[in-house]
Amino acid sequence: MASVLLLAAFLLCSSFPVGAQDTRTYCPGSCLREHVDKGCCAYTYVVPPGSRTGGCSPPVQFAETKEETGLMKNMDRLLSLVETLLSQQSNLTQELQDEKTGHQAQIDSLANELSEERARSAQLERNLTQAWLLQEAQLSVERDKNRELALNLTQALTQLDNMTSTKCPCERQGGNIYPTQPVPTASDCAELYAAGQTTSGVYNIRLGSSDVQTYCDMDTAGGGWTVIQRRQDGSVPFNRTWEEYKHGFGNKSGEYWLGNENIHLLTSQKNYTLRVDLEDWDGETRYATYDIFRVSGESDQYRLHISGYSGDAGDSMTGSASNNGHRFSTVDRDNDVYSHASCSQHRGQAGWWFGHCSYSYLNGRYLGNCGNSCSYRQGVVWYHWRGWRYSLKSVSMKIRP
Ligand SMILES: *[C@@H]1O[C@H](CO)[C@@H](O)[C@H](O)[C@H]1NC(C)=O
Ligand SMILES: *[C@@H]1O[C@H](CO)[C@@H](O)[C@H](O)[C@H]1NC(C)=O
Ligand SMILES: *[C@@H]1O[C@H](CO)[C@@H](O)[C@H](O)[C@H]1NC(C)=O
Ligand SMILES: *[C@@H]1O[C@H](CO)[C@@H](O)[C@H](O)[C@H]1NC(C)=O
Ligand SMILES: *[C@@H]1O[C@H](CO)[C@@H](O)[C@H](O)[C@H]1NC(C)=O
Ligand SMILES: *[C@@H]1O[C@H](CO)[C@@H](O)[C@H](O)[C@H]1NC(C)=O
Ligand SMILES: *[C@@H]1O[C@H](CO)[C@@H](O)[C@H](O)[C@H]1NC(C)=O
Ligand SMILES: [Ca+2]
Repeated sequence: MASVLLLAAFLLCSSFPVGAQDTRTYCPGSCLREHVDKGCCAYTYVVPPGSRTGGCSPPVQFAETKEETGLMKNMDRLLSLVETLLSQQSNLTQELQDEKTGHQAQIDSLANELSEERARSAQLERNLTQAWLLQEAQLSVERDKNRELALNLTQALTQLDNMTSTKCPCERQGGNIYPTQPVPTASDCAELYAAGQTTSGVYNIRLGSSDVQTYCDMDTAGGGWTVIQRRQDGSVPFNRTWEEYKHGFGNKSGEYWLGNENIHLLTSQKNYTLRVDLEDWDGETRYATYDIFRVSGESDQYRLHISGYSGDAGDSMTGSASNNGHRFSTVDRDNDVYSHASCSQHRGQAGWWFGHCSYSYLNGRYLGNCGNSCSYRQGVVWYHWRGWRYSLKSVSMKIRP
């Protein structure tokens, strides 16, 4: 309250200059000199006790004059103004307080939101990770499916190949129309088999720099056999020249000779086993396998390297009169060691690895079902099973690493 009064006094002093009409008498002790000097008069003054009787009389006319009443009114206004100001200040303080509280609430709510946001993004990250893992799994399944589909597709193509190569009416002798597998990188039927081609049929294999067609036996004894020779109906004559045996002849879906050059290339890339399958006219079958089978190049007259017999047909290739180590002979080229004549010319005009002639004539003449009375050593002969005078119904020679 004291500060309010002082403030009021100050405001009064600065707003009411003392003019000529100010004729009041001031007690020297109560009027502040410096205020008077500045042209204003202090509103407050102190009446010392007992001074009423002294030389300084109280300004009895003080409250009576109009001027004094105006001052009092001004004073009231001022007080009211001050109160208003104070109230405003208080309101302001309250507002500030409220605002602060509001801010705090806002901050709290923001912090809440932030932590919720964090939780959400953590959840999102977990969800994304989960989704990614799920996609990976699905992708892997897709891949497996695609692989299976590719396998199915090649199998279907093989079947299609079989159908078209055996039934296509447009196929003619020498026409060479054989749809083959789009897998040109395999070097033999065993690789094709390993790549999922498990259906027997005609395939392309890569020998040196060229593709060669061959029949693949994917069924016998585990499959993967590259067939180098086949007889089954006598539709293809085997009394052929050196050049024909060199390059091969016949029908890959039926009877054929793969060719000495191809056989040489084949057996030069890996170690091969030879399997000979035989069938007589009673439908009985026998087989012979040789662990080692290799054919030299033409500079060595396609010499044969063969050993390691097993099977149930009997050994007509490496026993007595063995074919091992002998060069190839044809009706027009005598490379045998029989000095009196040409084994090929005398024994069915076959191309074969004759030494002192032979116990096997798988390329002999196809004599058909003449029982045990076929021309002596002229037919398709495997001596150790059916003897010299029996010409077999079907034979095939196939190799596998
Ligand atoms: C202060 O606040 C009170 C209540 O909110 C209100 O009645 C009053 O008029 C305010 N005073 C001023 C000067 O704003
Ligand atoms: C996470 O996944 C669950 C259900 O899988 C779903 O309810 C939630 O909304 C997902 N959260 C985000 C952030 O995607
Ligand atoms: C592949 O063939 C098998 C049997 O024919 C079949 O069950 C499977 O669904 C085929 N897969 C695809 C991918 O087509
Ligand atoms: C060709 O298909 C026939 C039946 O359609 C089947 O008997 C024969 O074994 C098949 N041959 C090959 C090589 O797949
Ligand atoms: C193959 O035999 C046939 C019939 O006996 C004959 O006409 C042909 O000249 C022979 N070919 C060779 C190369 O001896
Ligand atoms: C090839 O041999 C198969 C099976 O013996 C036969 O069906 C086909 O007609 C032959 N093709 C040719 C061109 O001789
Ligand atoms: C073939 O076999 C012989 C031994 O008989 C071996 O020394 C050689 O490494 C084999 N070659 C291949 C290509 O496996
Ligand atoms: Ca000779």
